[in-house]
Amino acid sequence: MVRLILVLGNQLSIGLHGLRKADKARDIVVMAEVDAEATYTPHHPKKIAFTFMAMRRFADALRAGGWTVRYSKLDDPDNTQSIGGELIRRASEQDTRGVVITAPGEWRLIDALDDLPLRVHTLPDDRFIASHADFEGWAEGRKQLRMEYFYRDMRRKTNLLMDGDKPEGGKWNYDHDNRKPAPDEIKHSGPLEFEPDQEVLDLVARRYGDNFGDLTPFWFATTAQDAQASLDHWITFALPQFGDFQDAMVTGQPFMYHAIIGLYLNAGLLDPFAVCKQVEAAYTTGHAPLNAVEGFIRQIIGWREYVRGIYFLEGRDYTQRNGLDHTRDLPEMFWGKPTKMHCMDQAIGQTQKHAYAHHIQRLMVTGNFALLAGVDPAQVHAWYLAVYADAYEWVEAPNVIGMSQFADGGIIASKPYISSGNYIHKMSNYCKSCAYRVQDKTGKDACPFNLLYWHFLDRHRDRFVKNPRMGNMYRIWDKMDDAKRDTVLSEATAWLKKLDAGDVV
Ligand code: FAD
Ligand code: DLZ
Ligand code: SF4
Repeated sequence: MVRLILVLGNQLSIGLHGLRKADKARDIVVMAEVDAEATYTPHHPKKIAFTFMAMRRFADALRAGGWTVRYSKLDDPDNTQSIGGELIRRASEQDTRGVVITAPGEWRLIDALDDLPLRVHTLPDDRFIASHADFEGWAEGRKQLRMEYFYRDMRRKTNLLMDGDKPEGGKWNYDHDNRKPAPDEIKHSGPLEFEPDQEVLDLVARRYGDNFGDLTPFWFATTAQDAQASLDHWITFALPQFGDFQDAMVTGQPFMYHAIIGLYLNAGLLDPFAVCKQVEAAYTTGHAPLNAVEGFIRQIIGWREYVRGIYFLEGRDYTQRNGLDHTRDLPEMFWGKPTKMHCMDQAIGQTQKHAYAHHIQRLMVTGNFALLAGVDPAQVHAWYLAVYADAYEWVEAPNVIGMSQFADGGIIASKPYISSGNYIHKMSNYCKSCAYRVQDKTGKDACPFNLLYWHFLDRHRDRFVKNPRMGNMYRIWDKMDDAKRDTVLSEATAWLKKLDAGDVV
C-alpha cells in the first residue's frame, strides 16, 4: 500500500529518516505550506519566506531525484492550512491510511500529529549526534546537568578533536581565549548573499507583511548547495578569527565573525557532523587555530545537542516555567519602539532587519535586560521564538527559559547570566554612542543596566545570596553605604516605572 512520507519545513534533509525508510517508486512525499505553522508565533517575515523558499526548492530537488511529491502552496484553494489537515486530505486522495513521520522538533506538533485518524508511524529524528536515549542515559542519576561534561562525552563519541583518548592540545575547552574585546576593524564582509524567489516574497508580504521584521532585502541561502557555499565562505574568511572575537559586539556590525548557519542547520540544509568535520579539517590543515575550531565545535556538538536533550527531557511544561516569578510585560522596545539604550537598539534593530543577532547579543544584551527588568519569561520566550530565523522551540526554549532567564530554576545555568553595563562596555563599542553613561552608577544619565543589576540582586537576595558564584557581588552590595543603596534602588524603580509607562527610555 502507498504510504505518505511527511517532510516538515525544518526537515529539509535528503537523508531524513522518513525518506530513508520510504520506497521512492511507491510512496508519496507530502509537504505543505500552512497557515497554522506560519502563525503559531508571529514569525519574522524573513523566517517564513526562508521556510517556504527552502521547502519549494527542496521539493524540486526531490522530484529531480525521482520522488513523487504532493506539495501544497499556501494559496492553494484546497489547502486545509494545518499539517494534520493536509495529511488527511492527501490520504483521502491516495486512498491510504499509512503515514510515516520523522518526529517534529516540538511538543505542540508532536501532540497534534499523535491525534490523527490515520495509521501514523513516527521515526526518531536522527539528524543529531545524541539520541533521546543517549541524553537520558547521560542525565540519569546526575545531580547537575552541566553542558561541559556532556560535551566531553560527545567529543569521545564523535572522535572530533581527539588525540587518542585525550583532547587535542591537552584541554577540552579553550573558551578562556575566546573573550577578546571589540576589535577596531572587522576584516570580514559577512555572509554570502543569494537571490530570493520573488513569488514567495510577494506571498509573504501579502499574508504576513505586518509581522515584526523586514522582509527585504532577502539574502539567505535556501538550498543545501547554497548553504554549503555559505559555510565554505565563512570557513575561508572568518573561522580563523571566530574564536578570538566570539563574544565581541561592534556598532553597525551585525555578523562579526559568526557563521550565520544556525538557520541552515536547524532547517536541515546542513548536517551538523559534516559541518564539524569540515571545521576540524581547517585546524588539521593549519588554516584556523585550535581556540576557534574547538569553540565552534563545542557550540554544535556541545550546546546544540545539549539544549535539545534538555528540551525533551524536561517535557511539555518547560516553556511555562517561571522560577523567579517575573511578571513584567515585554517592553515595546522589543518590537521596535525607539530606545535610548544603544546596545538594545543595535541588537533589536539588526534582529528586525536580518532576523539575526549573535549569541552574546541574545544573552548579554536583550536577554540580560529582560532578566534584570523582571520580564515574564513566557513573553521573552515568545519573542525569541518569533524573531530569529533559526528559532524552533527545541533549541530556543532551553536557551531562553533556561540559559537566559533562569526560569527553569538552574537546570542549565548555575547562576543567572546577569551583568551591569560594564560587561557590555568591555565587550563592545556600544557605550561610546549611547545617550546613557556606562560609568555612571546613579544619576539621570546612569546606564540602566547598572541600576537594574543591583535591583535584581536586591530583590532576589534570598534566592541567590548563598550561591557561591554570587557571594562576591552581595558582599560588594552590602559594603555600599545605606544612602547609596537607597539611591540605586529608588532610581531603578523610577526607571522601571517610566519603562512601564511607555516612555522612550
Ligand atoms: P555561531 O556563533 O557561528 O555558532 C555556530 C553554531 O553553533 C550555531 O549556528 C548554532 O547551531 C550552534 N550554537 C551556538 N550556540 C548555541 C546554543 N546556545 N544553543 C544551540 N546551538 C548553539 N540558537 C538557535 O539555533 N535557535 C534559537 O532559537 C536560539 N535562541 C537563542 C536564544 C538565546 C537567549 C540565546 C542566548 C541563544 C540562542 N541560540 C539559539 C543560540 C545561539 O545564539 C545561536 O545558535 C547563534 O547565535 C546562531 O548564529 P550563528 O549561526 O552565527 O552561530
Ligand atoms: C517555521 C515554519 C513555517 C513558518 N511554516 C511551515 C509550513 O508552512 N509548513 C511546514 O511544514 N513547516 C513550517 N515551518 C516549520 C515548522 O514550524 C516546524 O517544522 C515545526 O515547528 C516543528 O518543529
Ligand atoms: Fe547599553 Fe548602558 Fe552601554 Fe548604553 S551605556 S550602550 S545602555 S550598556
